[in-house]
Amino acid sequence: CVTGPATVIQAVAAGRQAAESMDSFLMKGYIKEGNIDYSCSRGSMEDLPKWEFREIPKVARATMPSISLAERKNNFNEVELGLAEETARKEARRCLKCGCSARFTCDLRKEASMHGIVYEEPVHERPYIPKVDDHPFIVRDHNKCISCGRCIAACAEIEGPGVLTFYMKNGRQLVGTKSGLPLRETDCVSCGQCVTACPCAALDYRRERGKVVRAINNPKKTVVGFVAPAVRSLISNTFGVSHEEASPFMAGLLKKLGFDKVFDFTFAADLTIVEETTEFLSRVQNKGVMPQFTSCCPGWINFVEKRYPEIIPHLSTCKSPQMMMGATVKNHYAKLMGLNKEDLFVVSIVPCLAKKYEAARPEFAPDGIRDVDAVLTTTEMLEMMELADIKPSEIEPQEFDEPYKQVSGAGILFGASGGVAEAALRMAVEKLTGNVLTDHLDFEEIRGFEGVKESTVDANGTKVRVAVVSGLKNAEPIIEKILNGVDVGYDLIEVMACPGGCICGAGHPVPEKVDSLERRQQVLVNIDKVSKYRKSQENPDILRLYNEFYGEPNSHLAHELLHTHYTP
Ligand code: HC0
Ligand code: SF4
Repeated sequence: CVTGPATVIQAVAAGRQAAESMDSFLMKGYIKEGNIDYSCSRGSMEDLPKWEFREIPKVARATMPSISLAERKNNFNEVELGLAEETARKEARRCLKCGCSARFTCDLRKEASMHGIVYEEPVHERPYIPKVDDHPFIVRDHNKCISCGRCIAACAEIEGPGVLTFYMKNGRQLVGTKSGLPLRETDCVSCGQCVTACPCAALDYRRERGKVVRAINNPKKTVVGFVAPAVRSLISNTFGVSHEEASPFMAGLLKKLGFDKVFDFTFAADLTIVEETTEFLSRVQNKGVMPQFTSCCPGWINFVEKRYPEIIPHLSTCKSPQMMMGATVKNHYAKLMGLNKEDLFVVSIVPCLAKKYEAARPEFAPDGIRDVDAVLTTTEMLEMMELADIKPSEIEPQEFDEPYKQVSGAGILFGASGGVAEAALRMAVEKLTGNVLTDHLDFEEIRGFEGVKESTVDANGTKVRVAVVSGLKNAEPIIEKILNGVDVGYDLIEVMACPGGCICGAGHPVPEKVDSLERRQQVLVNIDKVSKYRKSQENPDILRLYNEFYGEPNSHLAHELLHTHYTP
């Protein structure tokens, strides 16, 4: 009944029906051709209540929400709709009432325009409902909600925790938690897929841009940024820069925004592989707890801690690359540059909302000083670019800064599902066989958008059985088997909360045709192919960091700064 990412009008109808018979038209979310899609779980189009679809005279269309001619980037053509420029400008001001960031890509506006729906101020003003602020950064504004149910579907169908539901209050259908508890006290994993799913910014997240700008303007602070692997895929598709130019473009943008130093997060992905694969090989040799789960996705970690704490011994003790980078910058870099930790302001730039939660965890603020002071999403970085009025043509490509400049293609692959396991295999096979891996570096069977992918690699007689899971819902059957003592037949299991991995993170703008998840993944694969180093363990800056600072993988200092513990 409702297909395609943008059928909000039918979604509204579905929501209204749901209000009457609570669950008969709940939305369903799924991955289709590498993108997220939504549909009704039951019923057909004919069953849906008719909703204000009517032919309207051209002149009346001038009153509908629209964007100005100057802002006409795509999808809309006010000239075709017969709007005068002045009217279009006026309407633009009115339209952006919701304050969301999907200014040029608003699903709701697109659908309303396509169906010629007239915007009218409500005859009876509905009482204002205060914003619900019951999560560290996700905010719900019921006044904007159109009851489409996409957020509920995203949480239950796309991710798995299923903590959201509709409920009725004072004759209005609202979205709340199933348990009635504040969102922070539920099994919410903070992945933010509900925010991505919302077409009208009724669900949004608190920005950290202000904090970062204040630090940039504070002469006492050295502001250091590091950019996650997946961000460059979005940058490449959005600005039409080649995969090779994407990293220098990002570094140039951040320098123009005022960052003092810009590092590549991919460096920390390489560091993670060296630590995590060393831990894995030690478990294999010493018959430790198997299978080993990866631990780099904070959404996944939240899921384990909240819903399946019994599985904690299977988790790698490695911190995520974000927190490894934070700890390395605040300790190694501060020492190298003779800086006080307090004077370093460390910002990660990521496609992820759960990383905001992770960076704020008390165990990552030794002596009250956070390892990562602020987390900006890709969207926030683009908003800062717009606010600073920086045009893409004004950005001078720059190299990332020393001493974490060199990165491997394996680390770049982290940004899409399967990348962590592929990078780990490139190291594990080499260590198990004792031979340098020169070809067969691509493990294509574990790339892509399937919820569960697997591969078995024979390394000189030792079989390494790998599973790659994305979307937490897909991890549950495997976890249940392990908890029931069933041999799942895997040694290493990568889990990323978001479907397809971080390229689908809620901190990225919503994927569209020009920037599909498949295209995002391809950018990363292309960068890996042309990388000078394709294995994390051969990154010369990583080797130097061990020589100068950490000693060896899994050393005492490495355990202190690069590993963690989990809280059931
Ligand atoms: Fe990811 Fe990561 S790959 S989770 O998606 O492991 O956000 O890009 O930064 O930490 O490196 C996100 C992306 C990261 C981390 C890395 C991992
Ligand atoms: Fe964040 Fe990536 Fe995990 Fe999504 S898959 S919650 S973007 S780390």
